[in-house]
Amino acid sequence: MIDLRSDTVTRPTDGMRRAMATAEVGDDVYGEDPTVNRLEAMAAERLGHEAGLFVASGTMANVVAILTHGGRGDEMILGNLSHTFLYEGGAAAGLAGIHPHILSTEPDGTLALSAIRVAIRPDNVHFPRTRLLCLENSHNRCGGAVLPHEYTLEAAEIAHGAGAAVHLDGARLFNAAIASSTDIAILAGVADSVMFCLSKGLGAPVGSLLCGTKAFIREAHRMRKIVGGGMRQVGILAAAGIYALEHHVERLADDHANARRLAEGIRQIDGLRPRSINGSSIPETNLVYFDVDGEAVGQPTLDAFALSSRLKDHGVLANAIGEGRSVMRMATHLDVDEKDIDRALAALRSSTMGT
Ligand code: TLP
Repeated sequence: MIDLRSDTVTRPTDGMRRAMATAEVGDDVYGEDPTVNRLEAMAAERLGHEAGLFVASGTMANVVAILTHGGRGDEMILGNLSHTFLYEGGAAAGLAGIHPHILSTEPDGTLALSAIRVAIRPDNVHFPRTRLLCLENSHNRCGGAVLPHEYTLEAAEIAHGAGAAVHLDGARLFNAAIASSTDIAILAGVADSVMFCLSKGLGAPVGSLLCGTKAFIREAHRMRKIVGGGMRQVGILAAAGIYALEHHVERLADDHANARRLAEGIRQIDGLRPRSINGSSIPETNLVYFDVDGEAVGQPTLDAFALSSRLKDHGVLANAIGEGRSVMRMATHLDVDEKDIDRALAALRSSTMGT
């Protein structure tokens, strides 16, 4: 099977498994796991923040960050297409009583600066307090778009000017850094807290890092414990993360090249149309979103779900997104190469022809 459902599906390489097997470990709830401590320090240094915290998942990183920034009745501003709004079980509202103030996500993954300005609440007893602005870079649902750096600086300035903090969901921030040839510390520097995932393009089996000031991370550490995220001899997993940071960052460029190859091929298949970001149908990072139009190839029942099941018969896995039943996503990653992309394109060609 060529698995393009997500970049989360990668399996640890032999080198990564060796690093895991030989990791020095201790009880991390006592702060005694040397490998976790090393990973947290390494992550903070790479991102240019004071401290880091190893957590089980990207969702946990976001929820711990939000719980640390705000509390009951506070408000956070975020986009209607953000992962936090769409796919995290309503955790911020459910666990902390934080009120989500939803703005419409622009096609390039940004939130209009004018909309952010208007969304910020004046100090008035009628309103919740605006505590947080959440941004996402690269933006998953916006085709892996990289947020323009100037934009994030301006958005952060508006939030900070109103006394609100900025949290960056950087699940794929390394993809954004590689795609834009920008030091990740520059991208991460705009936010008060930032998370990135080890278990996506970086190829580790588990884990995300939340970074911020020492004071923020001290408090986030409490929140991680509260949500049941205190882990013990977890250096075995942290070792995979260190290995990923040392070996799998530069190679993200290969995933981006494969995504471009895939989008280019899709563009030439009748009935399929890669989604465009900023007027271009060339993906910036490793996510390829495209629309399926069965009518165009004389197959009215062919939607993203039907295509996904036909692809499976051809040995290719891809996710139908559900929006109007027409959208599909394919993600490139460590476990697929150029030949797999060509095989996936052949499967797409056959599937759209109904064979
Ligand atoms: N995204 C997953 C699914 O949940 C949709 C995927 O396959 O892309 N932030 C962003 C931007 C993400 O894309 C994801 C995962 C997360 C946070 C959450 O990470 P995990 O899955 O580790 O909780």
